[in-house]
Amino acid sequence: RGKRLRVLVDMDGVIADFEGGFLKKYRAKYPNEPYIHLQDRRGFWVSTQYGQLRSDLCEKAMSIWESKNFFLELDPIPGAVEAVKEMSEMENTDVFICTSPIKHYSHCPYEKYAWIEKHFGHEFLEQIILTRDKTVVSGDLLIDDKPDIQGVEPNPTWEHVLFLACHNQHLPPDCPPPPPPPPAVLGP
Ligand code: BVP
Repeated sequence: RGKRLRVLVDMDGVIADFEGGFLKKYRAKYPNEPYIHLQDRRGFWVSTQYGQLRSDLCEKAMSIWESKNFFLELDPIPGAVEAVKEMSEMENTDVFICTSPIKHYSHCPYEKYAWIEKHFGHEFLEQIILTRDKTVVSGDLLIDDKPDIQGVEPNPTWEHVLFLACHNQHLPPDCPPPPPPPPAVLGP
């Protein structure tokens, strides 16, 4: 009757290769437009960095992930599907896929379900949490490549584990808080 560990695992950038899938389809659709190598990605939002490169590229970037089959055809991040399956088979551990769909909802929510079914099987559909606000979801750990996860709940129950990605690997590490100062010692 001990407490179980609840792990929330993000989808894009953690188990599904959003950045790689984006770049491949962007270059195929816009072969004469400039693009950003994965090693030069900075900041979570692809659209923001493309918009800084040239303002009209923001919309061109968005057209890629708003297209049918974009989310469905994303490759798994190497080793991620196996790791999540293994974690979900650990004793006293519940694993949920916690992912934010884009607001252009024609394809994305359906394709996220289809992707999980394809790579994890029908039974794993029970583990999907689609939400635009992860702070209201309770869990012990949230494994996510987005550095700043915010929402209406200022004190989420989970601890955020930052998953390494091309866009966040240059950020300064999030250091633990320093120990409290020693108590003042009164002089003679
Ligand atoms: O559905 C994904 C892709 C999308 O935002 C969602 C992020 O979900 P989590 O990984 O936080 O669960 N997305 C959208 C944009 C631009 C929109 Br305008 C982007 O640049 N990057 C991105 O991942």
